[in-house]
Amino acid sequence: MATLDEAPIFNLKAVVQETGLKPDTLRAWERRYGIPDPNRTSGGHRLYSQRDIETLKWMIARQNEGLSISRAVSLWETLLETGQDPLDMPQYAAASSSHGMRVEPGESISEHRAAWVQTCLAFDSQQAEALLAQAFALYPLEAVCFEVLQKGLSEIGAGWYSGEVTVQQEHFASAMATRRLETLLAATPPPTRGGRILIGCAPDDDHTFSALLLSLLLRRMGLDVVYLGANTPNEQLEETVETIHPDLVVMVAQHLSSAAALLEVAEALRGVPVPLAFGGRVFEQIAGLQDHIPGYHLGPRLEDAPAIIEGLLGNRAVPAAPLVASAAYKATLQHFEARHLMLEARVSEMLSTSAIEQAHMDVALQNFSSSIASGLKLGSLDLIEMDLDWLHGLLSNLHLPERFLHVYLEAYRVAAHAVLDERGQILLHWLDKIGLEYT
Ligand code: B12
Repeated sequence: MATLDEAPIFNLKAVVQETGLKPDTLRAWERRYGIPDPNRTSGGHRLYSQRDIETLKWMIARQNEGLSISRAVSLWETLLETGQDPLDMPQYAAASSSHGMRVEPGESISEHRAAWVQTCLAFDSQQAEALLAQAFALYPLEAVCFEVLQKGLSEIGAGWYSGEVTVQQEHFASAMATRRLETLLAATPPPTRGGRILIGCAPDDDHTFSALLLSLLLRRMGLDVVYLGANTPNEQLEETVETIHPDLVVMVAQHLSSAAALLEVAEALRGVPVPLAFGGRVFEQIAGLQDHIPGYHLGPRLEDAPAIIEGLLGNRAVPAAPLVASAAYKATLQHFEARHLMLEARVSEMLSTSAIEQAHMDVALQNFSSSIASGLKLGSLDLIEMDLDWLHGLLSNLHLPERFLHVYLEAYRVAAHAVLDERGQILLHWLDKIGLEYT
């Protein structure tokens, strides 16, 4: 048996603070299931033991794994009947804060986040998982998803951008966060109401976290969500939609080229009468980008997207017509797509004797050409400028040669003038302009 202190010393307020449960819930569990069964002071006030608190946390952890409270209580009782102490069982240990790392009562959720980020940066799976389990036991699920996981990943992303966090640390944390969301998603009960939503990441987008979190939030509202995961291809999308019959398709895009790919998604969905909604960080970063995408923009905050989606299901106003690429832009795109490989080869050749490493060059070439193609598809090369500012910041944070971007843009400009003809005028003018800005 666990040697947890059974002395009745904690009042109701302390238990509320430690477990995150509301006083009404505590009393209801006691009334219905006799768990916990606190002592009383002479004045009739409840007094709980450390073991009572751990028992409550055990119940909360089982709920977070998808059990109803009555099933959690039956599991608890069955284990006790078979002579086992649930609080001593390793398979349940991570969720019970008497084991592993503790955040002291009264510490805020942001302290949980800070601790989770630190344990991830140290690649400490056990501690990081234990902290998450503890956070889920103490706070409402949505609060942990946003305040610990989402903000934690954002902080780690900012660290990567400024060169303080490695790609490996970022992968470790995002893998843990998405794993947790997948488990929670799998444990959601069946839908309780009408409304089916198909959610995926836009083509060329591997950032699954927000799509997963949105799926979880909507499932918890009782909606039926079919989640498709990363990088949803356009091929056979129409057939898939015809099979699934969703009321809404939601695509999430986190960078410019996947946002541009939404144009093709909208095109692929033309034959089916299902509206498209979209969102993602890139729409915050690049002002006005959403005006180029056909469909409903779900706003800048993931927290607000479920309510917006709910509104769309109930009352669907026709979305504003998107800004579309002019014929001249379309012709430039076609010309650029036919010649970009030639152009890139020329840039590589021009810079082969520079200090720029080949690996950096390849990444830069691929990203820049894909941004140009995206800007052309979307009908405005100005959209790329914010992406370039981002690249500029990244380079200086990584202490790459200061003039890298200028040298690179100049080579690209000269190569473009050599490789493209008058059909590329729009792009050539833009490269001349941008070259001057980054001099
Ligand atoms: C984890 C991560 C990855 C992981 C994703 C793992 C996974 N399974 O999800 C991996 C390693 C795959 C990855 C890859 C890349 N990534 Co990345 N990644 C991130 C990171 C750190 C977190 C992303 C995340 O899920 N955040 C959680 C979300 C929910 O938080 P948030 O963005 O702060 O969200 C707020 C708003 O943006 C908004 N919001 C976000 N999503 C949505 C969705 C909807 C519907 C709505 C309405 C609102 C909304 O609401 C939130 C708060 O209210 C971000 C940094 C960051 N700050 O996000 C970079 C980031 C998104 N990645 C970035 C980049 C550049 C890349 C790569 C191109 C890197 C590379 N060179 O390989 C590749 C692209 C791969 C691809 N083809 O998609 C850049 C994008 C910038 C840009 N302009 O392009 C970012 C911003 C990093 C940075 N600071 O520069 N990445």
